[in-house]
Amino acid sequence: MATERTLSIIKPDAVAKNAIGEIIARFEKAGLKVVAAKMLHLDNDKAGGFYAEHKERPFFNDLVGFMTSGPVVVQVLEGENAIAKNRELMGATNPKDAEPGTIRADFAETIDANAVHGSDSAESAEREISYFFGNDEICPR
Ligand code: RTP
Ligand code: MG
Repeated sequence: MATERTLSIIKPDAVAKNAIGEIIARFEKAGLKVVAAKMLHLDNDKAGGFYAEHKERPFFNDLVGFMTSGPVVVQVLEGENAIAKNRELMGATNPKDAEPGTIRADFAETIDANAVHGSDSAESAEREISYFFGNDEICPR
């Protein structure tokens, strides 16, 4: 298995719940290392550009509205199989379908306010990491 990097976002609902630490603890307990992190309040352009793949979807405006509703914590996670491992820890997009014990089952209320984002492929991870971080902001460890 290869060491990978993936982009994770703790979304405004989870930040508002004061769950930043509990969510990061889950990544660390699963063997993923935080190699970059920052808190940001996204504007429409930054959130819309991030979710550009969904631009034509009916939920796009709600998604951008939600992602700009409060601060987020953006981090790069590194580890064996990091992309799939993070998606497993997150659980299904709709928290109602998420396996018990996953982040979305435990912290999310609705499909719109679903606590976390995680890159869904190696290509997305590369694009999303460079969307938020310069090389000099990532700390190999
Ligand atoms: P994310 O990108 O945030 O990690 O979520 P995901 O891969 O599990 O889901 P994705 O299909 O990429 O959708 C991005 C976000 O859009 C919202 N969404 N709403 N109402 C709907 O049918 C619907 N579908 C997706 C969700 O908040 C999802 O996280
Ligand atoms: Mg996605």
